[in-house]
Amino acid sequence: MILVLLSYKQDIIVLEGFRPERRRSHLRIRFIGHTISRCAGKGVIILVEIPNVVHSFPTWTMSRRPTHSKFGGKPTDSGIASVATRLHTINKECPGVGTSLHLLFELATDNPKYAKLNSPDAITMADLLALLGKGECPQIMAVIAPAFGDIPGIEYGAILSPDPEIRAMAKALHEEARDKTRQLRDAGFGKGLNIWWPAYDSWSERYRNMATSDNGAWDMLVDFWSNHLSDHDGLVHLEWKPSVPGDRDYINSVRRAIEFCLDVNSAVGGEPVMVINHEWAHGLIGGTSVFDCTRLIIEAGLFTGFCHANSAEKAVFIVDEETGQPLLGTPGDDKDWPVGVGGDDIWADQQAAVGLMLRSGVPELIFEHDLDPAGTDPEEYFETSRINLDRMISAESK
Ligand SMILES: [Mn+2]
Repeated sequence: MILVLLSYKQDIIVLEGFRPERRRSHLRIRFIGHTISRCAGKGVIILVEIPNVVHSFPTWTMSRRPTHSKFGGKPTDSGIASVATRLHTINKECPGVGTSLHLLFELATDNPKYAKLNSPDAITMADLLALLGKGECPQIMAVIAPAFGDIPGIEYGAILSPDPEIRAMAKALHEEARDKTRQLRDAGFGKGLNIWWPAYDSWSERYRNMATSDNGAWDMLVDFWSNHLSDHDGLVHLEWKPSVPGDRDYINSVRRAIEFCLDVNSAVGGEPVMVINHEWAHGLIGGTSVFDCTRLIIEAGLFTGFCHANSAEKAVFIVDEETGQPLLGTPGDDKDWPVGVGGDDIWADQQAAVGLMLRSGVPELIFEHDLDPAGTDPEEYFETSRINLDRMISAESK
């Protein structure tokens, strides 16, 4: 019998005379049902290593939408205010679960020029490191430069803002987010990830940014990121979205997001520096199933195992993939439901996508539940999402 082991780097190792019973437990390998049935008649068994699974309960989901750091960035006026308390709560109630933080709103900037923008609820890096050192804080998956909440004039864009001061701030905060995330990772307290959500760097009827055309915007954004990431020190995950807060994002479909990453990566020499943070709800409100988004991202080599897991109604929306102009329908409403919520078809689509992720060859899957509790207890909301996802994982791991 020939046993073929697909390792996480997709290298194929052929092992002859291999004793599976002894090795199986050692390598934590499980059989993938359909692969075995397809190959059994040929005396070949393909084994795939099941990746480690980590859940993440991001701190911003513990406040309501009006005080959501991605949208308003105001100090929290409901639910749990202080970020230090949120971190304690996640650590105590959800052991083994990670979290993520936005600069300014959740993690204070150490840049004196922007310190006045720090939320009074935010934790300082020094306090965060102290908490982590005492084991009283979840691992930090990602630190994110904010999409800038309430900063005056930000509706005209950040990277594309006509105001050089805001452009300088966007650059400085993206750099600081990368520095902090690497510092946490190197101290063994996190995964060293970064996320970029373009937000107001999109097309708006009312608020025009510096870009004079769609192509101009695309090229300026590629230039920014290829300059910014030319040090090749850490990955940035692009969280694309079809629209909102702008009327139409320049990167408004999964295929365009792939194209954008490939443009940035080829500008820095080909080795990936920008990959995709596949937010399930963004695929759905953009008219694409979670399964199709996942398949395309994996095939493009831009899936790292990190994603924003949640749910939404699937919209009818088709764009011209060359230009990004809408051809049919409109994007859906971004409600950020728990994973699996929305009906049988939604569940089946997400479970199939989870199956693809499990077999994608990544060593670890990090599911960050980017939810909007909308008045419901955020811990309960997170638990629903996590339980649903765990059910999908176990169904697909058999
Ligand atoms: Mn998200």
